[in-house]
Amino acid sequence: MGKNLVEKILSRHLVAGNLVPGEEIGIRIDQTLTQDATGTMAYLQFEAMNVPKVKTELSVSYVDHNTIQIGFENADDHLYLQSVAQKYGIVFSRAGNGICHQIHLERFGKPGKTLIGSDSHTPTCGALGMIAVGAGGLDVALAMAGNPFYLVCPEVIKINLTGKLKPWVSAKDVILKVLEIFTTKGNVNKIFEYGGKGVESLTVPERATITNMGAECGVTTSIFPSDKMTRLFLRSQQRERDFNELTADKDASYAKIVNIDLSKIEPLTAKPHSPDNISTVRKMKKIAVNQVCLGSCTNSSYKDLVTVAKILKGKTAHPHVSFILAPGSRQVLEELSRSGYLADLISSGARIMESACGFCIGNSQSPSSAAVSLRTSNRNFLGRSGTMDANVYLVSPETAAAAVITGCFTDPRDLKMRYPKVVTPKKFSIDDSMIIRPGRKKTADVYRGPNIGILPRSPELTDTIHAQVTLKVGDKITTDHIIPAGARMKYRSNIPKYSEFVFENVDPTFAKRAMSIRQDGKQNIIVAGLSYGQGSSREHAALCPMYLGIRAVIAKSFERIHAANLINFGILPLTFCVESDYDYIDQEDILEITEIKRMIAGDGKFMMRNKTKGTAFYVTCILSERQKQIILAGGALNMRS
Ligand code: MIC
Ligand code: SF4
Repeated sequence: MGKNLVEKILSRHLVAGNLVPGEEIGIRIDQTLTQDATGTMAYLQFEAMNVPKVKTELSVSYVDHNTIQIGFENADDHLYLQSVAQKYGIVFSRAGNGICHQIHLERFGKPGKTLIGSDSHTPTCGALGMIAVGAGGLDVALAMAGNPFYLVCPEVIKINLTGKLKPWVSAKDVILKVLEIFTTKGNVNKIFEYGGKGVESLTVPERATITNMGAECGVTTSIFPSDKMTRLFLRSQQRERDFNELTADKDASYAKIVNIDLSKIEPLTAKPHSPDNISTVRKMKKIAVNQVCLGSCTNSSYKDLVTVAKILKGKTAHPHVSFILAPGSRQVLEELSRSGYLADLISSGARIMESACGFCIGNSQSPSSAAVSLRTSNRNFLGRSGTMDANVYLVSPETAAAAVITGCFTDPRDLKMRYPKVVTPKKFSIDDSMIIRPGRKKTADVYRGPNIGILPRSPELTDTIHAQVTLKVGDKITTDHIIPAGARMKYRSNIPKYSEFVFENVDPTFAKRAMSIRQDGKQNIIVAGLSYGQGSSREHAALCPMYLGIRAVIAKSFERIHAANLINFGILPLTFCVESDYDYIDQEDILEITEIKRMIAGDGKFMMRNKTKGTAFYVTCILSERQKQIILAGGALNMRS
């Protein structure tokens, strides 16, 4: 029996377990990436491991999230990261160089390699035929220290592409179609492997838009074969030497095959407030648009931005539309500038932002009250833009450009112009001068400004949890709900301060209530619905609740990265055995479980008593042997000291 692409790469990197879907496996990690917002914690954890140098083939530390620098905090964090990189043999990409995923794709990704990154959109590099997975900072730190990365061996779903995209339809519409089919729930421990004739017409940047937003479906990663297109891309980046062909065997098998005909896809949008709330653009026609944001790590390729420049040439943004452009990398921005397209964009009224996450994470360009904002980024969760009542729609660059001109939702096919033809340079001019490679010399000490807090340790596991339900929430709670980014993100390196904002946008009283319960020596529990912990990889969504005394989360289901983060910080992720038991718990009920250690070591099934209501129900905590040891130790860091 032949192998699919995923099996080929995983089997070459397997160091623990068997490649049987559902079983835990350990894989060797070739490359890691971090970004500044998750990186400071990851490196504090790495430092605590006392390893003199990183043990990976390549580890890169990017600065792209917190670049607004109001106050000293961000700048201090950047200096910490730069000095840590020098000391431990890590490549450092300076602020201004661009967004981690796009730079990693352009400058570092290699077909057939494994990559983990402390950012949920790490799968972007799956466009190059890598196994690229998002993880919590602690897991990335462990990989840098030479440990395997553990994951549930995923089921591989083949997405079989046929046909070709029609003019005015692009990669964003493909991934929105995938989101319509698979939604943001129920895809944990699965990988999307793209194949079929249709793949041949998609360039690497187009593939990257698709793999990037596979994260929104909650899959472990997404991957494309490494083929002619991959070679062309690597050649354009002047690193054809990194190319090797990698395709699935003809007789490979898959858990499921889903067919998508590219020629049937229409311009699509994800409506507020979830990336799977899909509609055709045509149906949205009359809605007035207040803001259009182009760029982010999802749609910032040269082709994307030049297409928009050509559509807008000679026109000015509609008077009611604020038009924002944040190019994903300095390389693309420089190329736009050299080729003159930047001038066209500027003259059409584009407000040019730094090559950084910016608007996407809500730390700049928040829209006006109740605004309609069209964005080419990947997430439209409630409040993520920084404006609680804004309505954010995810769209392709073509649809974004159409709205810039008309001031309302417009199917770009209705613009009555020819679809612009864009020729991507065969060779980009390569300038890696904003990438600092670690020197051989012994370097000065690590810089620690006042924003770098101490690393909180999780408390030991108690044998009984007797806790108040401090918060009951519904389905699809994202890590943006749990711990907001945006204006609060500058406290990422200071857990006591950042913890003040846990669940700020869901229940502003939560953090104070939980803290006072903890200070009374008592414990807290959170009760949640389906797909708890969607979205970002930020381990702060576990670390800060841990700091507030949360000892367990009971949910109908968990998303992969967040469940791993909870375990890493000693919080029990408990799943309802019968989902409807959720309905019989109220906020402020007192819940109790006993003999936790014996149950964890056993089959992980617990009886939970609701002391307030005098009832009982069952929950499970299915853990691998390795995870049991972590939970029993009260968290991964406790195991290493
Ligand atoms: C995001 O897109 O939500 C982020 C900000 O990039 C996060 C990482 C973070 O919270 O620092 C992610 O995707 O993991
Ligand atoms: Fe940055 Fe947005 Fe990409 Fe996250 S999704 S890495 S915030 S651009």
